[in-house]
Amino acid sequence: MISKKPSDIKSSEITDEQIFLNRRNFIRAGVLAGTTLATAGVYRFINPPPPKAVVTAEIQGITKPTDFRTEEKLNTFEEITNYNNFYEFSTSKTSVARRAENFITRPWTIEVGGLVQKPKTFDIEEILKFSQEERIYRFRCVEGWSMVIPWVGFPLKTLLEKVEPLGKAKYVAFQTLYDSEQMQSSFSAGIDLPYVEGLRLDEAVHPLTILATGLYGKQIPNQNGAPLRLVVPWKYGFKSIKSIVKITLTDNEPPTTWNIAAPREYGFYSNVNPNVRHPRWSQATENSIGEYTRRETLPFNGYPDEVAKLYEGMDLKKDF
Ligand SMILES: Nc1nc2c(c(=O)[nH]1)N[C@H]1C(S)=C(S)[C@@H](COP(=O)(O)O)O[C@H]1N2
Ligand SMILES: [Mo]
Repeated sequence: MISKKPSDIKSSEITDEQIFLNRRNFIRAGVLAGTTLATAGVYRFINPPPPKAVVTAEIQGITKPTDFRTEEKLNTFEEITNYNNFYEFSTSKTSVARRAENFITRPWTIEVGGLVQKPKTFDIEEILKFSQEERIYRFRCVEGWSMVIPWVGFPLKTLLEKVEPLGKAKYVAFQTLYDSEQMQSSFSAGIDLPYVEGLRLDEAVHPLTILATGLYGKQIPNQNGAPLRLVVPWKYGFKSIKSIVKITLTDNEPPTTWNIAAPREYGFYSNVNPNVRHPRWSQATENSIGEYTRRETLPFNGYPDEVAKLYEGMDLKKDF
């Protein structure tokens, strides 16, 4: 995708979140709607070339457990770091890297509280000292593209245990930093900011659910959600919230950004499911970035043995 010329971009790839955005963003809407205006020059303005490769520090002492790793071919570092959704910086996937280049991620703290015994604000440096492991996960965006990514991180459960959730805690709410000096406005992003997400507590403490601090053995680049982002591999990518500053245990289902933006199109659970259409497109196949043919999308993104039991007795026919 990142090597595609503007003229190669099919309208079928102008996907949901972009279409949604266009309703609000008059300038971009005008450009995209006016095909006569869609000259190479205009597209180069919207999709400038990717920046030079980011260089971040090596993470020391990463363990490589043999479970939790798919054997599929990895996407390259260049693909993973130049094709991003991070609306706070840009709604153009190929522009996020450049716009996030100078994002300030130190000092950084994560406030963990709510229904817990021991609320605590963690400094990122303390979190980076937790033992870090490599997790090679499939990643499927609701828009219909996918990658295979070698994350570095640790189970979210490790962090939650440190604050001792109370018995009445049933959900975990997450919030991204919102800094209007460094990020674009809610209006130009087309979604309410700060970005918020949530999980049920049993999903949050599932061994597959991690907080990622890196990828390809190095600290996570800004565009991928530095310095700490969630990764929930069996759910659509928008659940995997970036650049987290706050985690709150609650007894109620927390509000989530894309559900607020388009409640008929994005739900709370959002488990990857080839059999449940997005209201405007099929989820049966996916554009695996870097391959020429589309792949079949798998139930729970290929993790049914691990997670299907979390949803026993739930009707997933309408889980989008
Ligand atoms: N704060 C924040 N988190 C976010 C997003 C966002 O716009 N803002 N986009 C989500 C979506 S739609 C996807 S597909 C993934 C993309 O992650 P990646 O750029 O690391 O591939 O991040 C998710 N997390
Ligand atoms: Mo996404």
